[in-house]
Amino acid sequence: MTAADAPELMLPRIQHLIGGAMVDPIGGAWMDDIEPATGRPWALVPDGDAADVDRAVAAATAAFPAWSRTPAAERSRLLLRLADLMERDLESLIEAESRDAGKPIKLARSLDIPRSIANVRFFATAILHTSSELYDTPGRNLDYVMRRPRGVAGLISPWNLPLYLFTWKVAPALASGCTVVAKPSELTPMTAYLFAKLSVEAGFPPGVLNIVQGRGPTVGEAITTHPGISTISFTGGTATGARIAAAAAPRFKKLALELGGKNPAIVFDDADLDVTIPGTIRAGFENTGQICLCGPRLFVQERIMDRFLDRYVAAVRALKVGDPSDPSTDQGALVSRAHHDKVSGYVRLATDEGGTVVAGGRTPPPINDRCRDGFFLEPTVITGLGADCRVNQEEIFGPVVSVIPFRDEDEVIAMANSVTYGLAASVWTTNLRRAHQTAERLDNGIVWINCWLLRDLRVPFGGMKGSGVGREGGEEALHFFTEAKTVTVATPW
Ligand code: TXE
Repeated sequence: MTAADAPELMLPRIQHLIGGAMVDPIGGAWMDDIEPATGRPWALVPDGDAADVDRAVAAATAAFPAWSRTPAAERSRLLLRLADLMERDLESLIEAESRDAGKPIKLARSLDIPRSIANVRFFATAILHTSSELYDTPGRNLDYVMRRPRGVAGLISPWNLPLYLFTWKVAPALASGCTVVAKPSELTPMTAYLFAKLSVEAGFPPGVLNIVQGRGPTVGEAITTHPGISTISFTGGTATGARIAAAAAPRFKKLALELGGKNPAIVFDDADLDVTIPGTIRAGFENTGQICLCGPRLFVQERIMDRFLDRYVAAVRALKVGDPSDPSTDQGALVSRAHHDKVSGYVRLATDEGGTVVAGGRTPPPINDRCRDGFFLEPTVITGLGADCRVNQEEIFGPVVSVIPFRDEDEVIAMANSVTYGLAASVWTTNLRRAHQTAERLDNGIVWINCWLLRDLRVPFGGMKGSGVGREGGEEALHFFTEAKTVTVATPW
């Protein structure tokens, strides 16, 4: 039974965007959209299916020829108008993101929604400044490269940074001239719905952007297997990524996968602790540790371990776990009960594996009456575990940091690279040579030195090994959504 069976609750109903209109699911099925801080439904979301995806692909296919030929300046104008409308509705987007994901309102205000708007503006303007390659061998040949949008792009995004990661895909796809069938996570559908309505108001031609709501195994799988979709961009868990890659491979779809991480934060004994403590606290606990870029393996050089740990643990204990709607809250709720149970299970496993919980580790007492059934967990620090145990190898994706001592650079590089993931690392040192040398030796797609999550949208973004395939960001994203065609002219004169 869902809240759809209890009309007296009068919950708002989220809809799909298909062919320029906001529509209900063809199959008439709805799911609860649960507010993580309360554990109760606050909206109903379509439990869409393959029929909705078919309709969306038909609309996107029909819209593609005209959209792909629309001049970049016009695509840019529409995207910039959409960004302006997002800015107009800033407060409602911030509130919706905070409620839907259980994230502190101050984080939705400082990170999620501003970055979502920046994503749209960035790609809207990037397409006004592209160039193409030309190779000239005088007396023999002249080659030039044309890039054309690939067609209908299928975009699937997760729940941790809902609108931020959704727009990170939608904006470059639309800017490049692709039409889109996109699916946000069924756990956090609200801001994509609000975004859908704003795109209609902005005046995009019908069918250019389609948003189908629903679960992964139904709507997600229908997108990844649909013969009308040639290009898939996915962000989510590594197991789901593997499933999508298997489905896409025999159909020769172009694929970008941004998957999980088990990132190292490496603190050398010459680090400036006034920068490093707040930086590694953010890396460990921002968004309650639910960011694929977080650094839950905190390697600290032995000589400063005691001094570092005292300050670090005090800073963790000072983080306020609270109602996400309270502007002073640092740590909100985890996204779902199932995820809360998964993360708590890893805290128990840490003790079984011989670790010591030196901060947090429990579900806190009720914060207030509204939040008594929310999915909260204290920010947790664990010590005493070797780098190769499960807690230090598997992605936990919650507010749990394991502190591991190291002797020297060789040892920490070996431990840092010992996982199956390779997304992002942070290195904390005042020694310039050590910083660059460590960055070179780490198996990670992104290395931050004396900072974390400091993002320039122009740079390639993505991971190595089990963290994914391909890169997003800047030119990489525009190349991903376009097909290169090389034209060779014989020039024998
Ligand atoms: O993500 P899923 P889950 C990690 C994190 C987390 C784990 C599982 O460790 O605990 O993954 O999270 C859609 N075909 N990350 O299960 O399932 C789904 O509907 C097509 C890391 O919640 O990967 C949603 O829209 N699509 C991560 C999206 O995939 C499918 C962010 C992501 O959900 C599908 C989130 C299918 N068969 C979790 N099954 C990151 N990299 O930032 C599901 N989906």
